[in-house]
Amino acid sequence: MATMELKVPDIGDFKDVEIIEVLVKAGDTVAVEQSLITVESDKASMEIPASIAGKIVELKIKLGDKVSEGTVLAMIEASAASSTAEASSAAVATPDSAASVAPAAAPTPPAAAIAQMAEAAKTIQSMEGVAVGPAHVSPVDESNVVKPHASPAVRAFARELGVDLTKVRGSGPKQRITMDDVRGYVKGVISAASAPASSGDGAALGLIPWPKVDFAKFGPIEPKPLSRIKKLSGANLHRNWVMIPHVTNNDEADITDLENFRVSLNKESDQTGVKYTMLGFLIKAVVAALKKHPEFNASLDGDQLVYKHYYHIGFAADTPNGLVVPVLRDADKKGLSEIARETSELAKKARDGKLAPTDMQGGTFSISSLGGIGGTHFTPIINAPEVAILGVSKSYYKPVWNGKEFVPQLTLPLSLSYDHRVIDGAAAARFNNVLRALLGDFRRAVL
Ligand code: CAO
Repeated sequence: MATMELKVPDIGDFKDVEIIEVLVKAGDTVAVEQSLITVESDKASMEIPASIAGKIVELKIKLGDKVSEGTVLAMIEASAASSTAEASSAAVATPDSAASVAPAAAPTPPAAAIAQMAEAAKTIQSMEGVAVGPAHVSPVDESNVVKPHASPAVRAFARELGVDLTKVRGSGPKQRITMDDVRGYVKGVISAASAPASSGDGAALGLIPWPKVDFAKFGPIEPKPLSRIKKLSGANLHRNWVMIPHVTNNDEADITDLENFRVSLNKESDQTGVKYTMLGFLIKAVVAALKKHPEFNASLDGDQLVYKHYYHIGFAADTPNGLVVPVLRDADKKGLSEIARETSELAKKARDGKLAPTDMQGGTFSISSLGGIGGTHFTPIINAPEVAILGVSKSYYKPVWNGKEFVPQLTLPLSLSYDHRVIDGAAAARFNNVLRALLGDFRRAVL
């Protein structure tokens, strides 16, 4: 069997073009027309195919080499059935993307190749939603089209696997997508589908992997496993943050009178031991607002919104082992003292790690109060399958103009995060208006 030189054919004006992909290796058996390398100039990229079939004995080039017409790419043992044509005689250059070919600088391949180019361009562009003329390769205004950078072979491979190349991150020169990138993407999607939601390596979202850093290189460290609660709540928070389009509406309520009322109630109830908490008033106010805006007391189920006719209010509790959300059932049927007693019992159970699973189920809306700790506003994460959550920060005095003078107003910051698939911004603003009105004058709660 004769060993022959496989050379770069006539590639028109392309000279000293860089090899950005080597698609074969020594020992491979190649067929006629099979792509050997991809080259790229500053205007376009193209694959150089084999003009004879056979076994590659030795590669004469490597990634990054510059080639021109006549450069020997490989030594090949031609198979018996192979074309007897010389390696350099057939020039078939398939452009990567018609959009990247500048007409003036394009090579002048034979008629068959032109037809092939137009066909390839049509395929690629119809795949990418870019219109082309029927008989020629049109330049496209790339400013409006963000295209993945990949060779036709990689595109064909991606098409075969049903991979959308816009989602694949290229690791090649100029972020070019390689076969390995497509394989890596597919592996990532498969492993993400079977991995727990907490894996968080970013592969499922087409993101670069999480950085692996040897922290010990920079100073002393102490690794500690996450608590069971942190692992569970982290996975839930991660899913909810990623899957729900959150928007947070910030507002403020005047609680000057309410706080005075709460303090006086607590003085009166010194004997009974009941402590009226701001959380209790907030739960009452939230229930009233939920009754006025039932879509906040609902859950998405496919194309349906499931409205609930019960009011089970969850509240975030900070515990030594992490965040938990006990649920106060039937908050609409309970008075303030009962709510205060039950929430403090549930909070104690949470801190002691004694909450039963049923204590944390069935919530229809949640409150996250950081008021006793600090902060001005924050963005609470919705507790799916609920559709909204109220964050409460530390109250503070601000001077408010009453028409004659500035008076001190005890102000409570409210941060209402809502699922924008279910709730519109206007509804969120109205929900906060109801809360503000109630907290500003709690007599409204009996209306
Ligand atoms: N502004 C100012 N002070 C406030 C306040 C507010 N909004 N809310 C409560 N306080 C004060 C109270 O007046 C009380 O002060 P005193 O001890 O002087 O009476 C103190 O903070 C504790 O209040 P409390 O006993 O009423 O408890 P609470 O309602 O603040 O908190 C609970 C109960 C379970 C919500 C709380 O212990 C907790 O765990 N909060 C953290 C929730 C959390 O981590 N959220 C973030 C989740 S991640 O999104």
